[in-house]
Amino acid sequence: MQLQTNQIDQYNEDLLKRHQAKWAFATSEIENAEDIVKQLAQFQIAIPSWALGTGGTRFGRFSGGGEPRTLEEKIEDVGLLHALNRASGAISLHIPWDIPSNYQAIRTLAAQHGLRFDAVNSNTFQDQPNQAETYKFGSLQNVNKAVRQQAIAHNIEVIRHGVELGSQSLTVWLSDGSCFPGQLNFRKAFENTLDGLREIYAALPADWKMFVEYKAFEPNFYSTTVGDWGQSYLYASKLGEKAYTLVDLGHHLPNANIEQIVSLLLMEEKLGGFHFNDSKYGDDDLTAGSIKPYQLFLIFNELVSGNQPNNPPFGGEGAFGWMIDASHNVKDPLEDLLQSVEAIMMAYAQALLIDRKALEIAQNENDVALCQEILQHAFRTDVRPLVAEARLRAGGALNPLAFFRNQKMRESLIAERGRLTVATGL
Ligand code: PSV
Ligand code: MN
Repeated sequence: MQLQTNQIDQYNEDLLKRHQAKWAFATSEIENAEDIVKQLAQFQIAIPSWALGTGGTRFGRFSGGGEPRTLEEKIEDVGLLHALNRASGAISLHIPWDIPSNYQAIRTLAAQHGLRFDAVNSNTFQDQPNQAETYKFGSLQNVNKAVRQQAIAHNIEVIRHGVELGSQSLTVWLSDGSCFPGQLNFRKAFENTLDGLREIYAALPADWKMFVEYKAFEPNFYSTTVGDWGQSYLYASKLGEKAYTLVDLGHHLPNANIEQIVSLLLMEEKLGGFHFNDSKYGDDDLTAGSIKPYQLFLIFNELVSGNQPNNPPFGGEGAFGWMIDASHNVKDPLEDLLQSVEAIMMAYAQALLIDRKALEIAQNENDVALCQEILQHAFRTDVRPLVAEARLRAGGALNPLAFFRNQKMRESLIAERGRLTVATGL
């Protein structure tokens, strides 16, 4: 589905007056509002191809209809999001769910929507039809060499697909681990995994990065072979300078101080990217910023304060892999993704308006109350007009979610694709 030219402009016209009043107030209150808007405009968050359909749990899945049936339709959905918010200019593919049949045609389609290909993701957590070996007891950690080799070959194949599409990074998430004490020799599991990752790393093109994603538990519930940032960091350090840790916000044990992890990885120049989502309990994969918006803001505070000239995470050459990794069980996936991108943009904008000099002075004077005031002043500032202004300047909708509803986008998708379509994913 393509939006009509001017459809967004016409819609914005009705909202423009109110927005201009809010923007005028924001600029009178926020000294660096212009600068923040410019930085927001550079920032793009990739949409995972597997989050465009309704998500489910092991208890069921309740599809809302009009889900993308093909990779082409997934690209169209991300194109729609990007047209509305001008901040979702990339798509991340999961192989083998999204193997293109014609690379050139897929590249052209993505380019037509202004999209580039972010990290490609391998899948050694599910068995595929006609696969020789099973991943039931892990992939790269497996005691059986044939299984390990199959997993290595798969990752190398994923790199090849990525090369054809112009992607420049591979994200490896392994579900490897064990469910019961004694099941696994931790040391051998680590060594096998490292050996496998080394072979995959050796197949990376020169300008590629490898992201090693960690996760505390699930599907294994006793041990996980890349279970926390320390283990991921260890693998990434041993692999070499193209390997980085990837932080998925839902992959920690409860109450982990994720912002501190971010700070340390950034300091060591080993932070490569993010999977944004939110959670109350575990890997809940809820909308970014829906449960702990302050935590999201504190993470961006670390990212902004630790931003080094030789390590520019937000845009351009050397930028991080910024991605959403959420699941939408009860919301329209596209609406949910718009909400996530908005929340991430807001956290970034709030972090950009922190008075860093004042914070440093307060920290050096051990003025704890003032430190808190400075951070919370930024967090409690309404930055929505700034995010909307950045979108408006880039040609997006002032209120993407309202546009999506008002213009009956889901109804059009259902009319085009049918009510019973089911997208690939989890
Ligand atoms: C695992 O929970 C994960 O976060 C990894 O990033 C996978 O690639 C993705 O979810 C699959 O949905
Ligand atoms: Mn993830």
